[in-house]
Amino acid sequence: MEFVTVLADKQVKVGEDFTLCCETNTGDFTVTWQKNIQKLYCVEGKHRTGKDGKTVFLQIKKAEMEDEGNYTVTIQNRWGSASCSAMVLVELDEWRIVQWKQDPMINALKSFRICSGDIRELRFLLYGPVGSGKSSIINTIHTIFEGHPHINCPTADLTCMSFTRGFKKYNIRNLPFAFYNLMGLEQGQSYRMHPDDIMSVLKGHIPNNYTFHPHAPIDKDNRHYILNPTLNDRIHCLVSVIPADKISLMSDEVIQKMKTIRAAASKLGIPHVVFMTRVDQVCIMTHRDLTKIYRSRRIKEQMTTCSNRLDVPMNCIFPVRNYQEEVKLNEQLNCLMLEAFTQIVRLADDFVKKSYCFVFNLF
Ligand SMILES: Nc1nc2c(ncn2[C@@H]2O[C@H](COP(=O)(O)OP(=O)(O)OP(=O)(O)O)[C@@H](O)[C@H]2O)c(=O)[nH]1
Ligand SMILES: [Mg+2]
Repeated sequence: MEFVTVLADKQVKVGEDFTLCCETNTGDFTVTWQKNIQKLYCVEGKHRTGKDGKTVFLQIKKAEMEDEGNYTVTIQNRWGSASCSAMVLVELDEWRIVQWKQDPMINALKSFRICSGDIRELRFLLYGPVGSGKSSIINTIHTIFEGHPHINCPTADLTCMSFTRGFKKYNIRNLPFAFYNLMGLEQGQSYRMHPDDIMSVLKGHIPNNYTFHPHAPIDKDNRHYILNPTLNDRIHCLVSVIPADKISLMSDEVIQKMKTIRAAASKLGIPHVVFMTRVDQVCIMTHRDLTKIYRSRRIKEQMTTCSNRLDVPMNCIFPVRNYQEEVKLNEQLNCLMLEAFTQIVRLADDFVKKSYCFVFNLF
């Protein structure tokens, strides 16, 4: 016995009724259904399974988040058995609206002026576990503004050693934005960068191209130490970078290191957000169509895990996708990143405004 047509993957909206069906070459068989490798328990009024001649079907009423999964049907008779499977994805009601047109956002950022004339550039510090996509974020933002694929910041294979070394500034074209990229946080006692150095970075004591010494944090006696940093030397927004596909696997130790850095930034009044990268690796619906990102149950789950583990509100978490080996630009990918980038620009600008008013007693 065999299938003439197999179950087809489905993408349904919350509240929709849908049917999975397939056709066999015989009418003499018994049927069992499984969901995610477990026997499907039919709920009255919700599921209806049946057989109509050579056709087998499963009807599900009013799709809910819980109905998402992999469904398998097995047919059996005394001559043998056969199975086939299909993936059902449930689209939630959109819970965050994205502007899927890049030009207005690009133009707004290109004509952006920092609120205080004395500040040359807004400075963002990216930090997070090894291989979380920090360098890729810088390359993606470069690519968007250059209008063609751009690799300025070397990226890594997924090994456990951070590829990024030292403290290096990346300017975004001729715009007033600069990224600093810290080497990835690793598990274990051995820091490749002393925690005190992170505090010095935030306060603006560390110059561009400085090489960290894990056992000797920079201090006043070091000739590279910026003794009296101005607002121009400081970090204006902290961005934690978390890979969506590894949030649950991150050790408590790395999470604790991240919380410590965030607490230090918060003490200095520096705003903080999370960029959740590699969204295409956790959700097939998002992988196929990025505009579905805020309809995806998987993305919402990962954002919730991220919010709980790092103790940050959901509205500070921005799922993004980076360019990897694509040669063609993708407007949807750009828009998602531009939304997140616009947010950090606003937050950094507010921070600069507040700090400037504070220094000059303008409140
Ligand atoms: N699929 C996918 N892969 C990504 C994404 N962002 C980054 N990557 C890949 O993840 C790997 C690590 O990215 P990097 O940007 O080097 O990460 P990093 O945080 O700079 O790493 P270190 O500097 O070593 O700490 C690379 O192979 C990237 O191509 C994404 O959004 N989706
Ligand atoms: Mg890197």
